[in-house]
Amino acid sequence: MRAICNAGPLAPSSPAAARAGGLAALIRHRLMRHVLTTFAALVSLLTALVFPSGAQAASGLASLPAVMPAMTCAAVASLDLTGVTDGTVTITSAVVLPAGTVVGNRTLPAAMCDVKGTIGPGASLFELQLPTQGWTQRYLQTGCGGLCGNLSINAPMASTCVPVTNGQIAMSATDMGHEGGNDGSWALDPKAKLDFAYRAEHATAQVSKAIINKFYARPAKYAYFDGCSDGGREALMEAQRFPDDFDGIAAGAPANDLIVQNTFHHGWAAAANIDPKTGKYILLAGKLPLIHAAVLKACDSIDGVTDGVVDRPQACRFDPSTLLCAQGQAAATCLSAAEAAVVRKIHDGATDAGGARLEPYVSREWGSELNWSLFVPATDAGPSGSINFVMPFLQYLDYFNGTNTAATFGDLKFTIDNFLKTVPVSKYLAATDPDLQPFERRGGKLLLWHGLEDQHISPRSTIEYYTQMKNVMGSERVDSFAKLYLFPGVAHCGGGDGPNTFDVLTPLMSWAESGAKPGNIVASIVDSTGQATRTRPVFPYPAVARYTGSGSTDDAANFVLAQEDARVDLNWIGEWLYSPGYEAWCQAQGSQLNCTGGNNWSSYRKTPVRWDGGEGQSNGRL
Ligand SMILES: [Ca+2]
Repeated sequence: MRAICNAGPLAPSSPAAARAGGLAALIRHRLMRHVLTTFAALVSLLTALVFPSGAQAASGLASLPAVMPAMTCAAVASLDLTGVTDGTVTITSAVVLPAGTVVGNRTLPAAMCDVKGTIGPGASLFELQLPTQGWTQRYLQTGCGGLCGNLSINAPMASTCVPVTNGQIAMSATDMGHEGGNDGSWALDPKAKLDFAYRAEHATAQVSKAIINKFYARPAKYAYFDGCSDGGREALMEAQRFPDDFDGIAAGAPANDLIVQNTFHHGWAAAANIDPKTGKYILLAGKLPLIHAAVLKACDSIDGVTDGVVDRPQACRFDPSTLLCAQGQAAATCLSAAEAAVVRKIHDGATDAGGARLEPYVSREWGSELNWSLFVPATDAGPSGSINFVMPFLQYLDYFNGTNTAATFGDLKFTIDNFLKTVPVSKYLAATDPDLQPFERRGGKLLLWHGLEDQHISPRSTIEYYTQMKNVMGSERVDSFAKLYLFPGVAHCGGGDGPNTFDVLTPLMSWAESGAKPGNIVASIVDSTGQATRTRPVFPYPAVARYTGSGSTDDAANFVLAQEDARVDLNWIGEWLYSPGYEAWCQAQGSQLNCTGGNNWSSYRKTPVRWDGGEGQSNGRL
């Protein structure tokens, strides 16, 4: 059994001959067919050919006729795209790629007109793949993770979604304004910074839609966005700043509080593990299986099923001190006091010296320990992977205008003052505005999701965003257009011990196209032969799946919805970052990014802000 795309064919949209019974019906049918054939030919002259055989759609999706191109692929290179966005668009290539062509990590399921180009005034690259036949009038833009810098069309958690798997959807992506540059040095160019912040995805949507409109001589009926990690931030940026761009948006593990995420959250995972006296790492990766086993022993069964996955990390009260070494105990089988303290710190998250939280509690959920090897090194000499995420921010991205290229990891201090110095950058880099009323009013649908074993980004930050959406917009209204799913045993954007194969895009499309509210999403563990060895329903937050007590615990059918206590502690120093109307709008001028607008978080802020709001105040060292 594979997970969930509801991928059954629907009846073709043409008059089905099979339904006609008897001679009279057959004659009527032939007459109708003649009339329709003539009509279709006329329509094709004006717009595009209609192919009834391509009109099948996945269950819950609108049954849309397939549309043929109205021009050749090569002619796309000559399109006049003046005015479709605020920069110059240049098409650099437009070629037909046959089905089976491998592009990045995607094998094209159907022939595509592959369009590549640039969008000025910066150096944004985009790629748009247009089905050369069978296009069912949908457009999907896919996000890009990390600091982006690469062009890759890749839809997260959509592997069983029919319009994607059969190649009947137009898809595009952008490199977010620069190529490569994981060190962050690209941010020296304010045009690149702006493209990465929020502009490139919007411009790509504008340009892609314009090309679709010309190529098929009609607009896409539905437009979607699907992204994870920074792609999740890009997804929320679109919902917040450009609510008209997409009908449905899937945001996975969003890095939407980007500055806090990459500065204090990732920085903490490394800094909390470095002995200040020796400079060496304290907790090493060899101890992670020991810690994970103890967490499972304490908390696996809280969810009712002892299966190696902690489904309810919020209810887990694991105490690392239970692993402290007894007198004479072999060190490999227990933790020193210093190691146990590091485990607690990595779980709880960043604080200042007085205990004030610099990120939401919890930073990494219980159950995720095996994934901590991302930043818990194998030897006491390191390195910690977390530092790689922090340095581009310490040197380039934490400053409104300006840099500190001499910064070292040791310069990162976990103080409230330093936290506040980074805040102005969030005016354009964060996507934490919980007020999505414009998106909701235009009929937009949002599907948020996060893996509970995420080692990069805390699920609590997504819970916080969703909670603030409800605080600002009202619970009932949010429920009418936005859902959050937390996947037990799933690491960052996939992987992990639990059922980690699922499809978020099909329920999103069904919601947008037929109004079918998403219920549970069935996630699977799929073995190397492609067989599902375990299936589980995941219900919209805060509901959870509960085992009925009979039947296999590996079968989703034996689980029902249960209400969970949704209270989580979201009290931290930057809670007010999740408030409406803070967004500034920026322009690149010379070497500077000049921004206007935004309310400096005044509508929600509880903590006095100790910077004067001037945009140059965050220059210099943290
Ligand atoms: Ca369990």
